[in-house]
Amino acid sequence: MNIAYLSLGSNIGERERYLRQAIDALQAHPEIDVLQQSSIYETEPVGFVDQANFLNIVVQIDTSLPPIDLLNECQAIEKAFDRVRTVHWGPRTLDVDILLYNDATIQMERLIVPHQEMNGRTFVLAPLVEIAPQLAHPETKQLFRDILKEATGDVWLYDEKEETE
Ligand code: A4P
Ligand code: MG
Repeated sequence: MNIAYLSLGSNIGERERYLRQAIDALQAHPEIDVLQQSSIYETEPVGFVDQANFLNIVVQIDTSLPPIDLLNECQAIEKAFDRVRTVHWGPRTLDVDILLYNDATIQMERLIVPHQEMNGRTFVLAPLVEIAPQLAHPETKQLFRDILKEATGDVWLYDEKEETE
């Protein structure tokens, strides 16, 4: 039993469908159980800003996979969506990041947990706090709902009827 939180984002094409199919792919894995998923948020791009809005979601999973195997699975799902990896922080069909894995602190070349950028990002923290309002940062012990107050980037709840593709 390991509780992990994943952040999913998409800003090219049928964004909502990519997110839903990615969650289905996670759930289909024999060693991953999706316990909770946040609402879908429409979010303004952070970093490389000259691109389309993202849809973002956070899911809580239970998994028997060790962290690096979970990362491999996240990357396999990204690949299956034929993600176009052109610009760093740029457009992508699907991005799946590991935010938290139990209370672990991981500093590997391929995997840093807690996710390095998560504290400043409303598009990560708003959906995270929605499904885990009492959760605290494993190192600083600060509640994510308090960290969220200092984060930047506009986000709003996505109305599922908007997607027309
Ligand atoms: N990596 C290290 N730690 C992790 C982790 N905790 N989870 C390594 C996942 N991967 C991790 O990531 C580059 C490398 O990070 C991977 O090879 C992995 O071994 P990537 O996904 O291949 O490349 P990237 O996504 O272009 O870069 P990066 O730095 O991961 O960007 P982010 O942090 O994922 O940010 N704005 C909005 N509104 N919504 C978004 O979803 N996403 C980004 C991407 C930027 N702006 C955004 C959004
Ligand atoms: Mg990434």
